[in-house]
Amino acid sequence: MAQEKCVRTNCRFCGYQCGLKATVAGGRLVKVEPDPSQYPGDPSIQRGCRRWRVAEEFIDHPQRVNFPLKRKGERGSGQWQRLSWDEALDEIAAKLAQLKERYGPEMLATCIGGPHAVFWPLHRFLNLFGSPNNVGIGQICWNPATLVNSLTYGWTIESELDPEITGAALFWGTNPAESDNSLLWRQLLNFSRTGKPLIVVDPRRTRTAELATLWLPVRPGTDAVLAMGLLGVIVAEKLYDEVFVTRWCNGFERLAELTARFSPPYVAGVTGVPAEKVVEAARLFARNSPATLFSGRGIDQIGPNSFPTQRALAAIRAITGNLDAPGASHITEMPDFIPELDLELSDRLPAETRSKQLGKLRLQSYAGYDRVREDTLRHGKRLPMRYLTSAQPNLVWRAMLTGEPYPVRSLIVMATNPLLTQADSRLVYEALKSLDLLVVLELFPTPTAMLADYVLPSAGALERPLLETKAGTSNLAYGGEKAVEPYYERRPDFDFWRGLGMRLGQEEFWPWESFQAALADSLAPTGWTWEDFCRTGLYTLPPEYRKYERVDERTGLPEGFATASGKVELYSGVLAELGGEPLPVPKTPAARQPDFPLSLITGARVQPYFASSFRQFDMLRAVHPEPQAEVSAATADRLGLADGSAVWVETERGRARFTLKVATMCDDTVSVEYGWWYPETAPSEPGLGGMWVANANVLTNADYETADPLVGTATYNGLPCRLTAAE
Ligand SMILES: Nc1nc2c(c(=O)[nH]1)N[C@H]1C(S)=C(S)[C@@H](COP(=O)(O)OP(=O)(O)OC[C@H]3O[C@@H](n4cnc5c(=O)[nH]c(N)nc54)[C@H](O)[C@@H]3O)O[C@H]1N2
Ligand SMILES: Nc1nc2c(c(=O)[nH]1)N[C@H]1C(S)=C(S)[C@@H](COP(=O)(O)OP(=O)(O)OC[C@H]3O[C@@H](n4cnc5c(=O)[nH]c(N)nc54)[C@H](O)[C@@H]3O)O[C@H]1N2
Ligand code: SF4
Ligand SMILES: [Mo]
Repeated sequence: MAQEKCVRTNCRFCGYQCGLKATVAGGRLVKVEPDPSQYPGDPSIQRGCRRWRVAEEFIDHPQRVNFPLKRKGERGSGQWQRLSWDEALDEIAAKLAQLKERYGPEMLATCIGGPHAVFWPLHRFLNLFGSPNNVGIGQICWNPATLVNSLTYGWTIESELDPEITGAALFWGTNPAESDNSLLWRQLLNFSRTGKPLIVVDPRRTRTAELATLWLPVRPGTDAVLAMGLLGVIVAEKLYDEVFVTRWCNGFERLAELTARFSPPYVAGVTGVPAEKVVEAARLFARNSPATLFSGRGIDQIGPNSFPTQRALAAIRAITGNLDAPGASHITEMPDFIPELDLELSDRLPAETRSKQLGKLRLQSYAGYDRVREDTLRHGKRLPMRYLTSAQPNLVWRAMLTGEPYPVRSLIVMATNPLLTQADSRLVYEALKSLDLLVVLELFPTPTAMLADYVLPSAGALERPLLETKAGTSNLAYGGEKAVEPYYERRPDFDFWRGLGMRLGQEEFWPWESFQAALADSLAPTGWTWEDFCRTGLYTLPPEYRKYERVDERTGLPEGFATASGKVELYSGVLAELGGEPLPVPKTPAARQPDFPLSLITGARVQPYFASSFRQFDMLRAVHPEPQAEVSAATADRLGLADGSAVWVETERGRARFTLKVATMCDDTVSVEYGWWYPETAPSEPGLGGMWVANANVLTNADYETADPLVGTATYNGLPCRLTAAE
């Protein structure tokens, strides 16, 4: 028997990367156990999580992609032939060179998703190749808050929740009970036991809302009005921090004047939240400093109202004195290690190429990025560029189909399953089918991979080292060692990008022979070796607070904020300059349509899944076997639909089938899960792993014309829909 050894490694089945102890024998994983001596350090966290428990099955699951594959026969026919990595890379490089010659480098797009992997090698390759067309999910995840906070405060922030210090907590459009179930959820449980005010804004009475002392059941998509209502109470009742506002806020009077329009009765009429609850929420938050505010996808997915909502929340935090204050939030620092921006090599992309980015968005564009950076540079801070300048996905799909404004002929997909997770699955499907070259780097044969010309086997959790850096927006890196060498012919995604780069004239930019060597190099400025880092799996410094008051030795003046005015920009001249609203002005939501009288939420998270992942595991499917559509009892009654019955959910774009679940939530609202497909069904056309059955994104769209003109945010929550019995 091979000798067993114990390796300290990490889980990566969600963004956390909790510490694991792996038992390894003869290069094979035998067993994993939680390792609470590593981040996040609390044994109760992993006790509550189911996903790490499938690690042993995950690493050698019968469906894993183990060898490079090339399509045989028709696209989507499910027939593949094996080839070597070198053959695959040679063929892909040759095809890319040929397409580039014919159409120009912008004919290549890439597609990435959530925080599953390290993405800078992809960006580096694409920048050097010369295409601005990366498709991300940022416009509905991360970018709205990152851009708002950078514009308003001069940089991004971390919200804090410390049961001992925090006086009140406001959770807005986020449900850590399902989406986190880890460190933050633990902190929230502990906080709720103190009996201090906990306010939750969510159309559904989630398990997070169950803990709340005050639940505000807001109608989907009306949050900007609600947030302005809270600001109105805080202003009218003078509950704000006058010293901070006077010294450190720009445009308070103009904001105050605007809030007068949002009286509690008016807000109640628009949002469905009773007027007295609007008042109570504002008082609880403002009178119990330090008060913390967390926001989530609930408000990052409400189209043109996401941005003003985030702006109003940023104002609430600031004027109540809860910015850069212990127990509330802190403005993060540039990393001591090499930031993602420099690893991406984004600054090398020529102006002419930048101008070809699809989507002339005002902020999520090179021009918008440059304008924000002009100010953050006052504190030497530079945001990562690629994700914040991603192309508007809808325009990329359309360019594939129409050749307008220029042809996009090939796509490389890494660590995402766009047929399930990008809006408008039908459009994405048509677009992918039309390509000359589709390459997918994957662990599993997803519906997206089923349509590929080449599928490359990626090394996943436990098979590759990890270094998560929040895209270089804070001085925090966590991760650690792989447990085993990749099984079969799997390789870290880094090897793919390097391999392609080496074949396409990028030799001098890929000096590292391995992923780990590249990661180690990026840590070098900290003075830590890779081994130093792996000892704790964490590099960070304790946060400092009220940094705006720190005196700059050169000028003898306080540092202030890295914004145009040096203050918190309640009124943003920069936004006005970019053609946006300088104040948080709510947009009128799309009118209800007679044929689609209900309001749809797509994608509220459920344990134990993560987006479209983990449907392959019987142990997890047993916990949550069916995709559900939730409605209130009154709505179910009115429609004559019974709990547990099959229903069609329909929008102007398509329909999908779910099991009805009666839940406590706003009336006339439907909430469906997202990411559902059936890996046990045939991995080929026409079913493509059951992706057309209960796919929430058959219902959504991200049409450029109706998306937010600043960030490109589409409406995933608050969509007009109808609900009918399915036979
Ligand atoms: N309707 C609706 N749509 C949504 C959302 C919603 O709320 N509603 N949420 C959106 C949000 S916020 C996000 S972030 C996205 C998430 O969407 P995606 O990022 O597409 O997430 P997954 O569906 O989990 O797909 C990740 C894929 O990456 C593979 N993978 C995991 N690790 C690696 C790796 O190291 N390398 C490679 N090459 N592959 C790997 C997994 O096998 C899996 O198939 O969905 C978005 N789409
Ligand atoms: N289990 C699991 N965990 C995950 C993921 C997963 O797919 N599965 N995805 C990960 C990713 S990529 C992300 S970005 C995070 C997201 O994490 P969260 O932001 O916490 O996302 P959700 O859990 O979907 O919570 C969003 C909440 O917003 C509510 N909501 C819907 N519409 C509205 C609205 O109009 N206004 C308000 N105020 N609320 C609304 C929904 O009812 C839902 O409860 O989760 C991560 N964690
Ligand atoms: S919370 Fe669970 S899934 Fe996420 S990293 Fe930790 S153990 Fe893995
Ligand atoms: Mo996300």
